[in-house]
Amino acid sequence: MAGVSKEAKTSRRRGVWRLVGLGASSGLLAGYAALATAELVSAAVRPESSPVVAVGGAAIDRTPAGVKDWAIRHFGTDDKLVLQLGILGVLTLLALALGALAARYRRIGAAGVLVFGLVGGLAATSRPDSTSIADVLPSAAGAVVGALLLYHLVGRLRSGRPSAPVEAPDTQEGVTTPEAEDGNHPEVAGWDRRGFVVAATAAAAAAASTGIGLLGRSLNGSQGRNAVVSRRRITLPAPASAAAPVPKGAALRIRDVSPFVTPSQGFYRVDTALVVPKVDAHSWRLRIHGKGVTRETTVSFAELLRMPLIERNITLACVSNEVGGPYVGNARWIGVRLADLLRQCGVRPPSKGGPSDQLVARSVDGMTIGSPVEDVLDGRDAMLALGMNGEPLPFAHGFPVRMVVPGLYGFVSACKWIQDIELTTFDDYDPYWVKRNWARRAPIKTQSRIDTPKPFARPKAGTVMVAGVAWAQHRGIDKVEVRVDDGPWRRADLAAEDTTDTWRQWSFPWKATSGGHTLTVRATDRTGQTQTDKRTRTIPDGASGWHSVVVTVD
Ligand SMILES: Nc1nc2c(c(=O)[nH]1)N[C@H]1C(S)=C(S)[C@@H](COP(=O)(O)O)O[C@H]1N2
Ligand SMILES: [Mo]
Repeated sequence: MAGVSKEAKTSRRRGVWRLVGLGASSGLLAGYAALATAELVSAAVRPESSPVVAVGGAAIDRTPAGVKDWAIRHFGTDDKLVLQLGILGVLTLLALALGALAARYRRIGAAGVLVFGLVGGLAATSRPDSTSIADVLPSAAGAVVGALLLYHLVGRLRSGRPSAPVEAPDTQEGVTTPEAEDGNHPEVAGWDRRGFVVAATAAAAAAASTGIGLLGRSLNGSQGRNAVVSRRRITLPAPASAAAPVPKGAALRIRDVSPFVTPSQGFYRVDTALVVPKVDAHSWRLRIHGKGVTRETTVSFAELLRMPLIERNITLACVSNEVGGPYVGNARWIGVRLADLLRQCGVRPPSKGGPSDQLVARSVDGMTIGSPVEDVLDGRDAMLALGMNGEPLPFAHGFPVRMVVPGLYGFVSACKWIQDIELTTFDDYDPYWVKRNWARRAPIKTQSRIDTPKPFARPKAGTVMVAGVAWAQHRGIDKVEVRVDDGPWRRADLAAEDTTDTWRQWSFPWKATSGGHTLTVRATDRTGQTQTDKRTRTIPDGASGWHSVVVTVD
C-alpha cells in the first residue's frame, strides 16, 4: 500500500465496511424471501414440508434426551415455539454472514443459499411422515429464489460503474474509487444504488406480504379443512358401557385444587409435533398386524363408531413430569376396548403363549410408542379413544383416534394420531423414546402434589387449607399424609375415590403459626407402597420424591 494516502486508506476501509453491511442486508432479505417462498410452497404441498418445521423436527429427534427433558420442563408446551424462534435466529445470523460473504464472493454466497435449500430439502424428505418427494419443493423453491435474489442484489452493489469490467467477478474494485460525480458517498461510488433500492424494496415487500398472508392463514387455521369438517360431523354414540357417575365427594370444594376433571383446553400437551397433525377421520384407517396376529385387520373410523364403546375416567401422566409438576390430567375418555379388537385379530397375551410381548403403536407423524401386550390384555380399560370430555378428540390430543392405557406413562401407551398397531417383541424393536434412552417399560409412579398453598404464598395464621391431588393409576390411592417442617406425618382427608385409574383429591386443615414453614406430602397406594423420598430424575422412567412447598405465615 506504499504511496497510498492515509485518506484513501480510510476511505477504502469505510467502503469495504459499507459493502459488507449492504451485503449482509442483502443476505437477510434473500434469506427472508427464501423462507417466505418456502412457507408459501409448503402451504400448497403440506405444512410439515416447510424447511423450518422439517429442520425443527429433525432437531427434536436428535436432541439428547436430557436437553429435551430440560426444554419440556422449562418451556412446557412453548418448547416448540422456542425451538422455532431459535431456528429463525440461527438462520438470520447465517443469512447475514452469507450476504457479507456474497458481497466479496458473489457466486459462493449464492451457492451457500442453495446449500441451505439442500439441507432443508433433505430434512423434509427424511422426516418419518414424509411419503412424497414433493416435500423437497418448498426448500428447493425457497433456495432458488433466495440465491437469485442475493446474486442480483449483490450485483447491484458493484455494477453501474462505467469503467467496471462487465461482471468483474469477485473484486472489490468498485468500492475503492475515491471520488464520485453524482454526489453519492464516495466509498461506494461504483454501485447501482437505484437498482439495489428498487430490488431490495420489492423483495422486502413481497416477503413481508407473504409473511402476513401466512400468519393470517395459520391464525384462522384454514389448514386441514377436511379434517376440521370431518371432526364437526362426528356425533359420538352413547357408550355401551358408561362410566359410573363420579361420586359426589370426589371433587372437594376448595379453591385452587385441580378440578377433578381437567378441561380439555387446560389439559397438558406433550408431543414432538411442530405442526399438529390434522387427520381427516373419513379417510383415516388403523391397521393391526404383526407377530401372532392371525387375522390382520384394517378398521375405519366409522367401523370403530359402530363397535360397543366404553366410557372411562382415566388420569394420564407424562414421564417428563417433575415432582410437583403440571403434566398430569384427568379426562373422561370414550372409545373401543383395545383388548376386544386385539382378540378379534387373534392376539393372545404372552402369559397365554402369545408370541408378541410388545405392542407398537405408530402415529401419522411417525411417532412409535411401545406398550406391554400383557398390560393391554390384562382386563384394564386400555382403549382406542375417540372422544375426550364429551366431544371428539381435540386435534392436539390425537384426533381422530389415540390410545389410552390406565397406569402407564404416556410415552409408553398414549399414542396420538395413531394409524398402525404392530405386535412385536421388546427384543426385536425399540420405539422412539427407547432409542433415546428412556425405559422400555414404565408404569406410573405413585405421586402426590400440593396445589394450594402455592410456593412462597403468605397465608394468614390460623387454619389454612392445604390441598392437592395424588395418583397411582390402576393401583389406587389408599392414604395421603402431610408433614409440617420436620414434624410427624399426619393423615390428610381423602376425597371419595372415583376409580383406581383416576387421581384423588385430598385436603389437610393446617393450624398455621406465623413464620416460615415447609409443607410436604406423600401418598401410599393400595399395594401398600408409600411414595419414596428418594429423588430421581424424570429419565428414564419417571421422577420420584416428595413434593414440598415453602410458605411464610403472616
Ligand atoms: N403421536 C404422538 N403421540 C404421543 C406423543 C407424541 O410425541 N407423538 N407423546 C406422548 C407423550 S410423552 C405423552 S405424555 C402423551 C401426552 O398426551 P396429551 O398431549 O394428550 O396430554 O402423548 C403421548 N402420545
Ligand atoms: Mo410424556
